[in-house]
Amino acid sequence: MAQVDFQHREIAIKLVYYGPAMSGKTTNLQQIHARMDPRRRGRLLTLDTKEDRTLYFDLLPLAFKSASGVTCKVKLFTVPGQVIHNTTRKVVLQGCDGVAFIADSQIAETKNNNEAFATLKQNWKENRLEAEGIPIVIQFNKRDLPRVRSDDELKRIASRGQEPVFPGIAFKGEGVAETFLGLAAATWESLEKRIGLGNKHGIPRPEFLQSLGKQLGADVDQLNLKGLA
Ligand SMILES: Nc1nc2c(ncn2[C@@H]2O[C@H](COP(=O)(O)OP(=O)(O)O)[C@@H](O)[C@H]2O)c(=O)[nH]1
Ligand SMILES: [Mg+2]
Repeated sequence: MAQVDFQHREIAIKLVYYGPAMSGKTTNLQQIHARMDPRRRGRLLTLDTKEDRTLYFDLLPLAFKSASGVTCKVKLFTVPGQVIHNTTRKVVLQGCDGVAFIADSQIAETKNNNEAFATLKQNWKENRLEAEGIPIVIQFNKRDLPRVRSDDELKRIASRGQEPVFPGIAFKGEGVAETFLGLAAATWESLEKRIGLGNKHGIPRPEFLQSLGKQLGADVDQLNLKGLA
């Protein structure tokens, strides 16, 4: 649940990048970090092993001050993908306000994606995120590789499920801003219902999205934040 600090006029929102090992979660955060102004951006904290697999998690903080004077902090986390780290995943998911599920588009990874999605749904229920109406968006990453699921299949997945679906080539930065800002848009809607982010806390939707987009050098009005449909 977004943390509201009335005394310091501050709101902290937590977004989590979830998915199987090696799907590109850390890469998404690296690309966001790379697009931010080096003079103003926060540190990207990565705690990983030598095999370039996340052991604990990554953390990237973003922040902006709204015209209403409220400071809005958005913290991006990744979870470790390997099956054995479910306890860590549960802890990282606690109190989160939105999730980007990063799937690997390769056909050979379908089972790993499905297993990771099943654990997300399970952890989702246990952490009461489902009951809270916390949004999920999906990125199908690694669209550059051969033997990936087709564009038509992604469209079918998008039309069947409730979650917006974004194609991505994360290591080239493609789809990274759309996924992040699509998640931000869905999270704003959910936080408006839960705590009145715009109405009560003075962070209206356009300002929220434009402020975050600006940090990535992206113009939200030019981006498709709804994904494939
Ligand atoms: N071919 C390809 N490789 C990618 C893409 N995105 C990330 N990778 C690579 O996939 C590997 C795992 O990425 P990483 O972000 O560490 O995965 P994580 O375990 O989900 O955090 C790295 O070698 C990345 O460079 C992509 O879009 N296409
Ligand atoms: Mg990682």
